[in-house]
Amino acid sequence: MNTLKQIEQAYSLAKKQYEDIGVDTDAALEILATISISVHCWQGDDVCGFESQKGLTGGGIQATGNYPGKARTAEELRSDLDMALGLIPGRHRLNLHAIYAETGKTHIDRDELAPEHFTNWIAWAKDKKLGMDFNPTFFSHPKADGGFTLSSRDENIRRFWINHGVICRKIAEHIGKELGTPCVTNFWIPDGYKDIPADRNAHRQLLKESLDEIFSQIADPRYNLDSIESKLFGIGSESYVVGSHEFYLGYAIANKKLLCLDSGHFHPTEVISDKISAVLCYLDAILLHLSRGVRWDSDHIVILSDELRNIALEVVRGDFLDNVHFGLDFFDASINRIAAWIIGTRSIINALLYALLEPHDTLRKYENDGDFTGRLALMEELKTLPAGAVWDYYCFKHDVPTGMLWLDEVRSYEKEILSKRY
Ligand code: RNT
Ligand code: ZN
Repeated sequence: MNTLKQIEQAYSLAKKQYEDIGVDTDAALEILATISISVHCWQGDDVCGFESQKGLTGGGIQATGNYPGKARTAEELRSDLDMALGLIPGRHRLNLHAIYAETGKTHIDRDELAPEHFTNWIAWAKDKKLGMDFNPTFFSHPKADGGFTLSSRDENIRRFWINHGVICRKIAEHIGKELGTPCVTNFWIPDGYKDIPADRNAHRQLLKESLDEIFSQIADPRYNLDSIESKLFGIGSESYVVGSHEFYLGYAIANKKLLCLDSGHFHPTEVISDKISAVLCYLDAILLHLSRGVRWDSDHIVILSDELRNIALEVVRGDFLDNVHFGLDFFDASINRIAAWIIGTRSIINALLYALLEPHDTLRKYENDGDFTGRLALMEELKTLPAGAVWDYYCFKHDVPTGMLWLDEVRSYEKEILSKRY
């Protein structure tokens, strides 16, 4: 266990080592503290929401596992989020899906939701000084069971979901106004076919028309920012997803929307780190859904992988911190859900720290001079510099446990609170 003195000593040694390669660790930590991660509510209850007992259905996604203690009510979910956020350094945001509305005993359908159904969430966020982001929910609903929502050939189904989209932007605007920070509203539409379509075009035309209609209503960008998320394939939509990358890249550029790049939504050998600087040639801002694809699943818990570091490096190297919104998107029901949040969120903050500790100018100079030997050698060297000591110091300064001490707190919460939920 690290004592305060050890943490400080290790930090001052690390600081010196980074200084030797031209990196100011204090400055890096200052920048790190300004970066907010949008923490997704849905890891806390396996994307169930509070609408029905059935939980997550369809939509090409699945939460697997039956680890005990999942949140069953909004109070429980907020309490679990409090626990998680208290063990993560920095000030972050909450990312909420429409199915987390609190409608009391009455069932309110998705096309009739209103800001008042989110009053408790907004009050909670205000109290904790968190910004909020929002998502219309186009799955887990009888009107989504046919596999198509905004791109359905059935006009009634399409109308229902258009109304949902319109209402969600109003809710988001309200949230943004209340909290004084724009709410990023992310549209992910699961529509697609399991098997080979005979007409790929028709649904794309319908999706475009539906989106045009939703976005034709003015939403104040000071309070709401629209974002659209693509996917290559999902469970049950293996052959065709209407909202593909090309579809949304085109739509975002043509309509000045944020593009959401989900790191689990591409071909397994394709990485979003390479896409960031490419799409930002044409877009002002993007949203990242940090996730981890494993085989056919796109939603494993984020870890400090090479790709996560590369994503962070790309954002920092490109000076894109003001153009990139960081969001998390994973759901694992097989381990302690609060731990899942903490592991994933801490890992992206850690990746950002790693990126901020890179001597960009030196690397760029090697590159510009054609010294690719030096470039590769330094990149390798950086991997074993004491970023961990800087990270511990950062956690300590932000009053959260260093090392794995956070797990002790999660385990006692599990014993006292989670184990009593059944
Ligand atoms: C699904 C998308 C989407 C969802 C959330 C729950 O593949 O990534 O973002 O995970 O909206
Ligand atoms: Zn996503």
